[in-house]
Amino acid sequence: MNDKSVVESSYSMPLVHAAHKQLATWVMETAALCNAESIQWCDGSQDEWDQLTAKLVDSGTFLQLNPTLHPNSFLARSNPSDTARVEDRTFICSLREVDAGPTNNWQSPDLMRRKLTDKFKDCMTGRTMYVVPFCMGPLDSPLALIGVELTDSPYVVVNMRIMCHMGAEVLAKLGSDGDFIPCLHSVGKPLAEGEQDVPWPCNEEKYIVHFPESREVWSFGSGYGGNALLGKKCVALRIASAIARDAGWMAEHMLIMGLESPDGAKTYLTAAFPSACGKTNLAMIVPPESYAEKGWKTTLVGDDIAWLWPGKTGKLHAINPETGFFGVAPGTSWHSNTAAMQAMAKNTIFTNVALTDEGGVWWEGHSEPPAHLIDWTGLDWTPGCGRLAAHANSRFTAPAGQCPNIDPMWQDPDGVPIDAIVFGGRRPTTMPLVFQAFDWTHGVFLGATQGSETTAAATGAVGTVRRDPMAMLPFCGYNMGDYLGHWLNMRKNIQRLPRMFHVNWFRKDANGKFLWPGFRENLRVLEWIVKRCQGKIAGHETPIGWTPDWKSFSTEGLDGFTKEQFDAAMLFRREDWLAEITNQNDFFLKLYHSMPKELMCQRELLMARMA
Ligand code: OXD
Ligand code: MN
Repeated sequence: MNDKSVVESSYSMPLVHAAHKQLATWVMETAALCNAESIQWCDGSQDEWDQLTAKLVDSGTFLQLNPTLHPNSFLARSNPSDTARVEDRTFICSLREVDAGPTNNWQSPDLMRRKLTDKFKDCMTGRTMYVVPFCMGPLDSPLALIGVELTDSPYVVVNMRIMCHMGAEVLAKLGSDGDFIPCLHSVGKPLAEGEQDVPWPCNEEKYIVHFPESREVWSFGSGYGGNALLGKKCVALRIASAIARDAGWMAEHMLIMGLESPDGAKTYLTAAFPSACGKTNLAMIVPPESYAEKGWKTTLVGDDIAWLWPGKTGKLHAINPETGFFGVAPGTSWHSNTAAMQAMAKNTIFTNVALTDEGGVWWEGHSEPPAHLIDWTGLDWTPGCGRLAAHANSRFTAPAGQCPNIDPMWQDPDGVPIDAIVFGGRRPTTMPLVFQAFDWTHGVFLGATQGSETTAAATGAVGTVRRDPMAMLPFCGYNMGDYLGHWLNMRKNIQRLPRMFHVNWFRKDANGKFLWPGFRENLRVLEWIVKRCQGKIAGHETPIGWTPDWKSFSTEGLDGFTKEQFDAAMLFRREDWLAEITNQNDFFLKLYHSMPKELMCQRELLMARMA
């Protein structure tokens, strides 16, 4: 320890803090290393939220929104250099490089620890270090994971309070000897004596570092989202995926939703999509009027992450380890996602969106642009000025419990039983609207090879496909090939396997026009999925899987949607699929050393079925 006196905050529970020796020692040693001015143990209370949000308003990090429009809500504007996750600065520091695999950045843990210890030395000078005990998952779930984040960012603390169980209840659960995942975070901007702080402190040099074997996270230099709210991508995906592999469960980048059909039967599904495929919109989908009238209901369990394990029904069960949404704002509107708009009506933190003259928020795709705004950088904005008003990755942090159709079981420690797993991507060509895998192994192959097309040739041929296995490319805490092997192995432990599907809302015609209306109409695809799971309708066998035909797919009430359009959205063309198989080469080569043989075999079987 250095000679700086480490002061505990006023009303916290000194005895409880001292009770967990390992935690207390780590906190004191870290505060000394970072030269924190004081320590504040966070209890997650409303008083603490009020104190921290007031402090953030004082320091200029937060602007309080008009309380009539958005009660208890705030706007933060980040430094323009700190607006997104930094994948090239994200490291998996396993002991052996091969265990991080070819899709992750790797560095030796010893070397990285030395480098980071140097970075963290004195990095909290002039700042308070907050101790944030948090729990991913309902506290009493068999899968719940406790972590403690030490951070010098009050912005992180208030976001964490929305995103997960946090504070005194978690500390109580930890007791005097509970296991926790140590997560150290600093914005990396020490304050010299008398130096005025900036609204968004951060450091040009960033490190988001995971030690999967010792289950630790160290994050330096960024205050934004997944780089800083360490419970989310770092713990609930990267570290959890490594824990899940060892313990026989799965940590997945998936939404979880429920569908109630008119007969009252409830079907839960999970879905994994690469970025920019409308995952949040699907998670919160509201049935179109004709469906609502018939008695269809949708519920939301989670919009981003699912932890899955073989549960007591013999099915896979899923919990959402989070309690909030950290959703992308642009494109979210009363038309595209009414549930999200309701969820963010109050108690919400907006980051990098535009401010209206009435003290409300706006972003591209929200509504008609107002005549004047303050943009996300704090400058005046008028329509046609040539700049985006909100950053493309601007966000809302909102409590999931405020979502109007939150599922009654969303906090059930035993999770919800899963009947279907859905994969997909943004594919202007090749991929039909929906098809079903023949079995689990084929489904894993579909998930492993899913991706989004970045440039599609005008001819309709496959463009450049960025493969994103199970949408886990940036989030898998170990070797991607071993991860796919873990998926295959899980089959042995699940008595009642879910059905697996691939969907594509984004197929286009030769003129670049979408072949499927999307948005709420996607419920029609979900209806087919549900009925397949319930064994109520037959599928049509094709070389790529089971598909719906015009008669078994409901288009009732979908004005003007013809059989020809349906056939075009569902079209299977042998030449496209041969190109698709060839296009998968790079992906298979990249993972060659660890790719499970079963998946290579699936590719050959697909080729054989094409012949
Ligand atoms: C997210 C992401 O922010 O997947 O959820 O990038
Ligand atoms: Mn995500």
